[in-house]
Amino acid sequence: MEHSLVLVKPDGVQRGLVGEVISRLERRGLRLVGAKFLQVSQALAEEHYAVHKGKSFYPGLIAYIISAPVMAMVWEGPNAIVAIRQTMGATRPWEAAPGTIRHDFALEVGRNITHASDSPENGEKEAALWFKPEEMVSWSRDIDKWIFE
Ligand code: D4T
Repeated sequence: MEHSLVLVKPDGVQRGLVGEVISRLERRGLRLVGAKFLQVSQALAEEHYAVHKGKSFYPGLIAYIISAPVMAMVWEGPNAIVAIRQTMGATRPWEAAPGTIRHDFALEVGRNITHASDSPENGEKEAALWFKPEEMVSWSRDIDKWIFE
């Protein structure tokens, strides 16, 4: 079962889209295993976005993610990484397919509502960066047999 760190970023929280994002992931069939609402520290922001350090958009990216609270979650499911990124839509909202979150709610890459892990390895890594093991819940749903093959 793959895991993905999903963030509703400050713009999504400010715009009241936390429920919309959760609802879409629930309806997709993904299973929530961790959630917390927090103000991101400079240190966590820098660690999370370490791969982008040195890029032109890096300072703006850090300022954006620490500018207001975020909703951080871990979701799991078969093929969760690809499925969730598909539900989010392309990073650049103007390239996102109709019906995706970024298409439906965003216009600019620096205000693209959500983050989702981009590989199974990064899903595990990011989940461990944002959540302690005891903050994640291993559970099953009665409906799982109708969603997971
Ligand atoms: P995140 O990490 O926010 O889910 O975005 P993606 O995984 O979809 O895309 P990314 O790592 O390439 O970019 C991380 C983050 O940087 C912002 N960004 C990106 C930006 O402001 N300008 C840019 O040109 C790019 C490529 C948006 C997302």
